[in-house]
Amino acid sequence: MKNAIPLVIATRNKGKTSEIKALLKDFPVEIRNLDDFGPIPEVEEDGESFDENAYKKASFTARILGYPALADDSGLSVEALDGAPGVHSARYAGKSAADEQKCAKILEEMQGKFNRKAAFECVISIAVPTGAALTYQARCEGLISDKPLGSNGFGYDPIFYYPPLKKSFAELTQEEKNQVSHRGKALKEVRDEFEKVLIWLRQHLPVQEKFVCAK
Ligand code: ITT
Repeated sequence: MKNAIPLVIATRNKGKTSEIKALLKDFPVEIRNLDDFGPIPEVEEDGESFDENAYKKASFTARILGYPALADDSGLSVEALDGAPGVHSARYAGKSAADEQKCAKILEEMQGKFNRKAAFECVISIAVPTGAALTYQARCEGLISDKPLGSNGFGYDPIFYYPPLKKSFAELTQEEKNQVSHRGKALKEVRDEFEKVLIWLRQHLPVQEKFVCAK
């Protein structure tokens, strides 16, 4: 794409990468992800909010690689569990637990609970190497099912029942999920003002030094 701006998606989560790439496919950006670069240090996601962690991931990646970076910090908040797993969603059942184990843990904790209300939340941070950043956020409300349903998506999708479509997120196609999800809605906001985002990104791109040989 002509005049495309480089943008690194700062995630190692394949499910997220695939959804974000699909949502940004018509933008004049040249998308790269962390796998396009050599090993870089892990960011410690020790913030107390999705905002804090999203900014940490985006600004760290932009600084270390020298390109604008887009990070997503997201998670599931369950009302009857006092908002858990929240910012701990990725490692709720232990650092290397599989998605099935994370879902099983929530289902177990929800046994006998009458209030099944839950929400997925997402904060997107777009940062430039100087550390400046733009933030977008959105949420999507649903219910915790009593058993896993469907096999699409990732993470907690099989236990997140979305009443308006009468299906769990894992029973939706990626396109259907992106229309209504927390991530889809946050990225729609990015899309809606993308002309302004592009101007902002161009203003903050590092100046390319021209080296001239001395005579
Ligand atoms: P990165 O930090 O590398 O982006 P991560 O998986 O560690 O990847 P987060 O810290 O943002 O990402 O944790 C989000 C977790 O919340 C994720 O691992 C899933 O378990 C869950 N989650 C977020 N969005 C989800 C979605 O759309 N569907 C299902 N689960 C989701």
